Amino acid sequence: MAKLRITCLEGQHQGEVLEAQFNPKEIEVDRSVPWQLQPRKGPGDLEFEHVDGARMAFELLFDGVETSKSVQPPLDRLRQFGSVDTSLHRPPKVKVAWGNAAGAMPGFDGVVEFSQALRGPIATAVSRGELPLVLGGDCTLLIGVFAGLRDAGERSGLWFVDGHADFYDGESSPTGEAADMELAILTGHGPEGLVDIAGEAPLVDPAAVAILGHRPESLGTDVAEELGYVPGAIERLDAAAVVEQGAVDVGREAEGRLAARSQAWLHVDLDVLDSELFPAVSYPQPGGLDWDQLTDLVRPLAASPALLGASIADLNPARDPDGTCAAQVVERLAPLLAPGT
Ligand SMILES: [Mn+2]
Repeated sequence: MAKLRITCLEGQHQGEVLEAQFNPKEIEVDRSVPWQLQPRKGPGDLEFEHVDGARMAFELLFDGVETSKSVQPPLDRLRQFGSVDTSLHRPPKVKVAWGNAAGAMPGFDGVVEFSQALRGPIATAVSRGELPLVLGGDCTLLIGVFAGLRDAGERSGLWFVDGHADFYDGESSPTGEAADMELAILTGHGPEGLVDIAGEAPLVDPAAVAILGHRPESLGTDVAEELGYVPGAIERLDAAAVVEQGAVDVGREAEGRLAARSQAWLHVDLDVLDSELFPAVSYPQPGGLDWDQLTDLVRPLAASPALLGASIADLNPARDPDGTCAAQVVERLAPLLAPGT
């Protein structure tokens, strides 16, 4: 969720800033222009009276769960900003800022910076014939990975094992995070500076992508909406279909299909697992794979002669206080990714 900043412009609290999480699904703007009935004034008998101030209303979210911090201090500050300032005899003016220009795709400066830092080591390792393993973080790490692969002269495909399609854009995204847009960015839909970070877009040919294990449309309208953005050129198979067709066979088929056309990168977003058995991700969802299904699916991909490297993303330590989920990741995935297996 993107941060919204309210800056106090005057009075006792001038310069103080309040940050809140803000998800602009609804912004309400109210404005009224009253007219008054004026008898004996001729046709209409209505006279313009005055213009009321416009009123904009939106909902802010204060969430201290992940940081374990009280939400009382920001709430107190919000109340101060809305109260009469003794030096001004009225509440102070404040500036409310969110994102860039209205509706514009955010620039994601942090993602650009991190991608630039990651691409060099990836290019170096792949040029030497090594198989790099990148541990996230979130799925945006793929942008740096694919920039590095291109620097190394590779036109790589992508096995994308993820609970989501990560195919929103700056307007459609419910969170505003680049981590639910990176597959769109990789395949050429997104802001300048990212889609063309390593030259001509797209970083990945959509026909060389396989999305495996995403949740089916039936899970909710938001899932159906996001899947609606995925172009037909990208092959995808939801978690229910992976289970029905058998994870081993699905993995083998996906391996063969991409390996026949190019080298490929393997990416696992741990939210492909069912939220009941693996809650330590940022956007958990039911209806996912279990560990056996995931390892069956990933085994042929990790062992593929076409493999250029792998990444694992989205272990959220704030939701794994005793380290159980982290231990499972190591126990279940390390044997598949170890050299010589
Ligand atoms: Mn993801």
